[in-house]
Amino acid sequence: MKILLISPERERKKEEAFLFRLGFLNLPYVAAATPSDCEVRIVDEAYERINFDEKVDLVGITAQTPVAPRAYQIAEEFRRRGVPVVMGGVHASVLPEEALAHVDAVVIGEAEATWPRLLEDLRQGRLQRIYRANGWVEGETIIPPRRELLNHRLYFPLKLLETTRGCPHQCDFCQVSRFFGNRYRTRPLPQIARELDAMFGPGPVMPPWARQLLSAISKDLPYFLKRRLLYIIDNNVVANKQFTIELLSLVKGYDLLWWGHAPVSIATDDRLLKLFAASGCIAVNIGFESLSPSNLKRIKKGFNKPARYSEAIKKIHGYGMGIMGTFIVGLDDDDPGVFQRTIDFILENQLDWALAFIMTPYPGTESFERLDKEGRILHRDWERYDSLNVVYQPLLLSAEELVGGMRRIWKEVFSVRSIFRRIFMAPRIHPLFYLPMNWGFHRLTKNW
Ligand code: B12
Ligand code: SF4
Repeated sequence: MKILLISPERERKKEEAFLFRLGFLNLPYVAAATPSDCEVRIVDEAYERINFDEKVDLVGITAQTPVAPRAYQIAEEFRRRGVPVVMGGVHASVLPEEALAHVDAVVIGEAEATWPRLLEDLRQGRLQRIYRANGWVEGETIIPPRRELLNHRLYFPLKLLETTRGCPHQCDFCQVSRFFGNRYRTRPLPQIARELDAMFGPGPVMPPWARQLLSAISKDLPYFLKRRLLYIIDNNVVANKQFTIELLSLVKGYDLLWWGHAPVSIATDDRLLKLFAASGCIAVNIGFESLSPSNLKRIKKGFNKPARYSEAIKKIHGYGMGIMGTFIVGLDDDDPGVFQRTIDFILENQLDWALAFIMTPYPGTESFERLDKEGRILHRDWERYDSLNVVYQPLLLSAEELVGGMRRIWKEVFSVRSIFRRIFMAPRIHPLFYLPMNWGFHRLTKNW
């Protein structure tokens, strides 16, 4: 059987497309769960053309909410040519009935649990409309993703790895705990080690003399030249401390640079911070979300304590690690002053990179249900559910103020002056990593 897996893309400006060249693991995971007698190809529409006349037996499409309308168009093109289409991923999982108006079958939840059964049904000519995962896939049963099916020349020279699934928290705007569950599942370390082996081989990076020479220019240069950069995509790398400690010790052995997501509370644990730094962590991605405690409480992220943010940032910087911070604007407590307060916070604390997104109640989240009940959902134009547009009625701001204010934050954070102050002045953390990242956003916001 010939299967074509597609990651759809909306029309994007060239500067925007640059920012998402991270690659992805979802379709490589689906490919890994496919029986070996099937031939699988992956197309990333962001950078590759879809050939609708390709002779295939099945098309599988993934979609996050903003690309769902495009996914439906693609599905219809293939179905017109008599090719059955299956959709999976977050959006179809929360709105299967909507998706079924455009595709033959929907996979709800993790592919590992249902995809082989679906393929068998297709072979037997009894494809069902809905395939629902029964519970969560255990860490041990996750088959390593088939990364070799991606065209690596299309992406930044970094590798993606997933070591856990789920998150113990239940923030009301986030789809993770509903989709992946709040039971935190860890993958077996020997399996992770095999993936790291395949991606990086064992260390060391290069002969000591060459390393010394290059390190004189920048201590990160050898890692960039040897492409030893890893993004751990887990939602929360520290939810099971014992596992994290073992994972860090494993990663350390590969002599690479990595970054991943953790809650701000990581700063209270010096032992963990020390291990993070020793394992090659160059950035902790932290969802600060808001500087207002009442906002945080309302979105069920009251465990974030804004009064301790600055101290936490200093602590993490003190271990030589940078911080990628994300914020949400447009929450119920946010008045027109929120934009300047966020800018001041980011600049004063020298966050190494930071973005503020417009509060977006994605379908299937608790926040969507709450705002819908309150009659505040403005539309269901999924393409604009991308955290850059206003999709619900804020309380203390107009939609125009919100878009304008969010853009002002980006423009100020990525102005030349701000980049210089945040990246090149003390504590001066990994400038080789943060400068290109900040510069990409500078170029994007210059066109706004
Ligand atoms: C890495 C990441 C990214 C990366 C890569 C995205 C990608 N395509 O994977 C980048 C940076 C590009 C990104 C961008 C965005 N992201 Co993002 N991202 C993530 C993150 C942290 C991990 C994704 C991942 O790989 N998960 C692990 C894999 C295994 O899970 P999965 O993708 O769901 O795939 C499994 C199943 O869904 C299923 N499946 C998926 N596709 C298919 C297809 C078929 C045919 C089948 C059978 C099964 C199947 O099988 C897979 C294996 O079990 C998730 C959070 C999370 N934990 O998922 C957020 C998440 C997916 N992102 C989210 C959002 C909001 C965005 C943005 C809109 C944010 C923004 N403003 O820029 C953009 C949208 C980009 C776009 N396409 O337009 C939301 C999704 C909300 C929604 N309803 O769509 C999530 C859930 C985070 C959250 N807090 O809610 N993201
Ligand atoms: S801590 Fe992060 S991943 Fe977990 S539910 Fe909250 S926002 Fe989502």
